[in-house]
Amino acid sequence: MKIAEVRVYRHSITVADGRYQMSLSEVDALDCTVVEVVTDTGLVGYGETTPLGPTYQEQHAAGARAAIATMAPALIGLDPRRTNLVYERMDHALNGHRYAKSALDVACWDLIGKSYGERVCDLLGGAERSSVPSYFGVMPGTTAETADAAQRREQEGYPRIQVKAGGRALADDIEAVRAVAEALSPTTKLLVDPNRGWTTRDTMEFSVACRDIALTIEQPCRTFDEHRRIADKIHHPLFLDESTVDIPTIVRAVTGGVAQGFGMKLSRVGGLTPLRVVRDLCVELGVPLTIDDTWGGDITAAATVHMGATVPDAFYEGTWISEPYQKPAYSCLTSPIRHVGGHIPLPEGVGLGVEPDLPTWADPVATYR
Ligand code: 0XW
Ligand code: MG
Repeated sequence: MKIAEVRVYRHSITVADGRYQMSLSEVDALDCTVVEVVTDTGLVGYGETTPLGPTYQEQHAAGARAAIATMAPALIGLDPRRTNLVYERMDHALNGHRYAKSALDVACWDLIGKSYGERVCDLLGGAERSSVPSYFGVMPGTTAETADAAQRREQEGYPRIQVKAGGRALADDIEAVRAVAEALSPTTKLLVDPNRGWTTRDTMEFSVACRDIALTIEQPCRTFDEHRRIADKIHHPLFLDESTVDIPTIVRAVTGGVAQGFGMKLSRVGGLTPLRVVRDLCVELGVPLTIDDTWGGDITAAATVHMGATVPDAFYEGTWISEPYQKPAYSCLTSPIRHVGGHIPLPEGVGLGVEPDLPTWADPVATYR
């Protein structure tokens, strides 16, 4: 089987409630790029990359399409099942830009599944479950709104609640988090995620003020180094998210005692091929991780749910997908990937188990052959 053509599609994803807010940025629409990798056998595979705006991470939607334009010609004629070779070719054509490589890599995994008649999760080591636990990120609001929203999601069945923080007075964050902790059952996992919006001092003050609460702080500061400086000065476990851009950083975070776990994203590390290594490293090193992506439609959701299904219970913090926050991204012939009681059932069928309804999509914005 050989790659004969790469087609690139563009979609706009609208945020359902008008805007998605984090400490340093907010978005109301997301620019989504889907790749269709066509082989000489007639089998096609799909991958996607949807940055969360231009400032959440070093990701840029138009940059993804420019990066694919640079890499796609180098993939023509390659067997998509040789994912390491495909990755080498991508790295040889373009340094970095993992979020663009992620889309092409995921499409190759979809093709492997379709060609062998297997689900992607089984090719990645085997599914431990048929439905993955999810978590909900509650956006900043008044104290009462935040506690209420968190409790509602817990009642829906979400086993883990992430409260967004930062971008306002620290006292407001502390008050809201205390109210959420009071509203939730002690068996629900609680995380506070300022998305790089706190200083090291804010983080230390927050941790002192909430010392009596069992919670985890996720990526409070901007850089890896800031977290390194405060890791042993706070009273809560620290997860890194945005800073963990590659495997050496992840290893350094664990072995240097900086992070006790990760909010991990498919497109940040560059697709299922590197994410498989990250998953295995985390298990070997004994640290938990989520398996998420930034945003996206069913293709991204399927890729994260397939990988999530393979993570052993003790290390799995769940999978976040953007479906509850957005209007449907693009139409598919297969059943949409949706939450059921705070969990996400795995799609059925081989490969990713997602079949786009292509006749309803606009024409490709680019084709490489
Ligand atoms: C809540 N998330 C998983 C969704 C957005 O991609 C941001 C992210 C996070 O934890 O930072
Ligand atoms: Mg995060």
